[in-house]
Amino acid sequence: MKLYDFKVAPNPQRVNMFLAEKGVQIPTVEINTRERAQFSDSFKAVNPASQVPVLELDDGTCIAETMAICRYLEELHPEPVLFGSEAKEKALIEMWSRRAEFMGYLAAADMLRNSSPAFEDRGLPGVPGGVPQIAELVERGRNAMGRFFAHFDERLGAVRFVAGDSFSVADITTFVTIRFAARVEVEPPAACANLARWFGEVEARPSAAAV
Ligand SMILES: N[C@@H](CCC(=O)N[C@@H](CS)C(=O)NCC(=O)O)C(=O)O
Repeated sequence: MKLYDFKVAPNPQRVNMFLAEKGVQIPTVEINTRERAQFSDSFKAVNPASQVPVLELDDGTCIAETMAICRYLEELHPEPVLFGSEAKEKALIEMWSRRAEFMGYLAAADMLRNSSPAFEDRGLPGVPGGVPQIAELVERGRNAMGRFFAHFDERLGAVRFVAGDSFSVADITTFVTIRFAARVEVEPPAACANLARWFGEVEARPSAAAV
C-alpha cells in the first residue's frame, strides 16, 4: 500500500493527521502539485482527476477522495475509532464532517484559489488551465468563513469535540480547515472563545504535527 501525498496540501494533511491518530505509517510518494506533478501521465494513470491524496492498494486499486481513504483506513485499523461506534454517533460525525467541508473547507479553498497568483487560470483543483479566477468568490468565501466560525463556536460551547464527547474525523477536517484559512489570513474572530478552546486542545495532540 502507498499514499500519493503532498505534505503541505490540506486534503493530504487530513489523511496524514488521521494516520497519526491511528499510529499507522504508510509509504508515501510525494506529488508536488505546485510543480504540476498531478498532471503527469504517470499520475493521471493513478488518478485521472489529477488530485491528491490517493491510496494505492497492493492489488493496484487506487482510492481517491480524502474521506474514502479515511474510511478504508478505519476498516483496517478500527482503533481508535474516528468515524463513531454506534448509529447516533456515526450520524453526528458524518453531519459535522460535511458541515466542516461544505461551510468551511470549500469556502477557504475558494478564497485561496481565486486570489493566489499561483492559481491564476486554475480556479479549480485538478484542471491544468482555462479556469479563470473569480474575484467575487473571495468575498463570498470570506462571508462563508464568518458563518462557519460562528456556527462551530456555538457548537463547541456545548460539546468538547466537534461531533460530541470524542475526538473524530470531524475534528480533523475542522482543524485542517482553520489552518488552511489562515493561509489567506482568515482567522476565527477573538470572540469565538469556544472555538479557541477547542483549537488549542486539538493543536496539542501529536497528530496535529501532520498539518
Ligand atoms: N475531493 C478531493 C479533493 C482533493 C484536492 O482538491 N486535492 C488538492 C490538494 S489539497 C489537489 O490535488 N489539487 C491539485 C491542483 O491544484 O490541481 C478530496 O477530498 O480528496
